[in-house]
Amino acid sequence: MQRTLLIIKPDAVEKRLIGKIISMVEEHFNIVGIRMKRLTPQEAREFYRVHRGKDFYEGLVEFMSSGPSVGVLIEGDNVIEKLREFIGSTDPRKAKKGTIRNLFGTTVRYNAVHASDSEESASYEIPFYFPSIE
Ligand code: 3AN
Repeated sequence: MQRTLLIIKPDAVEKRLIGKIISMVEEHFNIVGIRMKRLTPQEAREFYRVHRGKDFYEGLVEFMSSGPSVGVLIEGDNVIEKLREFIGSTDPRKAKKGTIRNLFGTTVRYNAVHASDSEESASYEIPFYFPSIE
């Protein structure tokens, strides 16, 4: 059994896509937590620390802290890989048809959602939205 974190990013929240995205995810995955919050710039910085120093890092931090986002906690067998497949490639233009990023993302930065890419990332990322889950 695995847990993973989906984030509905500020671009998708602004476009009022929370319901559509959650509904698609819920059809295929077991949702065990939902929380809306605005990351502080400091939290966004820490969340994306692996990208520190890259040319898109500052813009990414600014975007992720620009408005509310929604953390969705998902549980199930092999859900990390399954959810990554379900959301599609980082670049919405390359994402497979029917994936969340293909349907709702616009650019590499404004790609609607994030999903943890490994067990290690999931354990690091989940507490940003669900600090009291052990
Ligand atoms: P993923 O979110 O698919 O795991 P990563 O880890 O390569 O992709 O990138 C993390 C986030 O950084 C992406 N979701 C995207 O918002 C942003 N990002 C990655 N590459 C770029 C880029 N070239 N320009 C702008 N933003 C980027």
